[in-house]
Amino acid sequence: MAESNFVDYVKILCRSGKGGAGAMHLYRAKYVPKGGPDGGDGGRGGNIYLRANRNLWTLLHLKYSRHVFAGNGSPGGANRSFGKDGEDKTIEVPCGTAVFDADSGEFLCEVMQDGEEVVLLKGGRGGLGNWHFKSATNQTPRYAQPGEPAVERSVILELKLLADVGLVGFPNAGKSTLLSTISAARPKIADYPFTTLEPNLGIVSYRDNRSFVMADIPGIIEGASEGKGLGLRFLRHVERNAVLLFMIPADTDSIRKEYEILLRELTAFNPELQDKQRVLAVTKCDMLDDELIEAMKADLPDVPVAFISSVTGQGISELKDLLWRELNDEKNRVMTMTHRNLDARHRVEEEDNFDTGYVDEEIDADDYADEEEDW
Ligand SMILES: Nc1nc2c(ncn2[C@@H]2O[C@H](COP(=O)(O)OP(=O)(O)OP(=O)(O)O)[C@@H](O)[C@H]2O)c(=O)[nH]1
Ligand SMILES: [Mg+2]
Repeated sequence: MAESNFVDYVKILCRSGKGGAGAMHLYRAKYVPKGGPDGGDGGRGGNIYLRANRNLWTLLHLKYSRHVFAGNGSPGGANRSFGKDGEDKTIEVPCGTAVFDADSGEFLCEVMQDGEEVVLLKGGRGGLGNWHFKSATNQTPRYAQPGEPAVERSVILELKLLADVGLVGFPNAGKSTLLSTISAARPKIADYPFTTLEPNLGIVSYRDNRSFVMADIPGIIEGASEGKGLGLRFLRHVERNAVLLFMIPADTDSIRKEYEILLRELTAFNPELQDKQRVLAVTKCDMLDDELIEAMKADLPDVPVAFISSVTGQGISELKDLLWRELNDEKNRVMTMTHRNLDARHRVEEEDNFDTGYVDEEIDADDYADEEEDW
């Protein structure tokens, strides 16, 4: 997937700024003998922020700027002057991006709403100047605090698209066709498996100017949780959907069996997906007559079912009603997803092995700067 523009997983190197050193300085002036300590504090090192921006759809831009370094704080000066704070850096990401530590996989933070901002790495505090350390017993402290060191971390940013309804089904089930008939999205449609290689989002308009977002993701096959087909890497995009719409063609031998295979693959990816509300759409119903559909009803899984055809439009408005009802059901609205650490199986090796290619230049040199301050 290296050439794809849809980037939902990227590894970058971040470093906050180090704090400026506090100054060691003694006041000197004509006729003022022993003017006393007056070294000021060092400035704070720059922070690294993560900010959600609804105008972004993927993490592609980060592939081309994998180093995010905040500025260092300046050292304090004579006359109790403060050092300047280091420059902050903000990483703009699409809504729904989570950040994990690249080495341990630990969850660090995430942003959901447009404009939401969190601190990803805090800059080091500036050191205190020697002026702070004067006391009755030590009126001429000849030392000052160094600034706190910078924090450097390789992090993985993972985007989970925010949609209301996620389409789940085997390849060729008609997922993209449905999305293209009920929204303005124009995903590629063809009668071979894995036509869709990256997720598509579409806005489905409903009655009275209401709408919801639907996500079409690449097809899943049996064994996907072990990496078959396109694997399960796109399933992360249904983790945040309120409702999952399972899609199974009407000409399938056993709809119940296919449904169970899909469900099994989903729970192998993330057991919490089992708790999501599910709806089943039996697709391509134009290929069957009413009699066959009646016969099929005898053996269906125990979830709300719609019989649809994206070609003739049969059952589509019933399906929309059904989805709307489920979406607005109070019990499906709570976002139950807990913050899990990055699962080793959900990692994308290609990115993980990416060498951020940076030769570390003395990260904590001059932490003890200003040692040679003139006395
Ligand atoms: N007769 C009929 N054919 C359909 C219907 N919906 C989709 N198809 C056909 O089924 C084939 C697969 O449709 P897609 O929408 O590409 O299937 P998909 O689930 O997105 O497949 P992948 O992207 O490969 O996972 C296409 O040839 C469609 O024309 C339908 O309602 N009736
Ligand atoms: Mg498709």
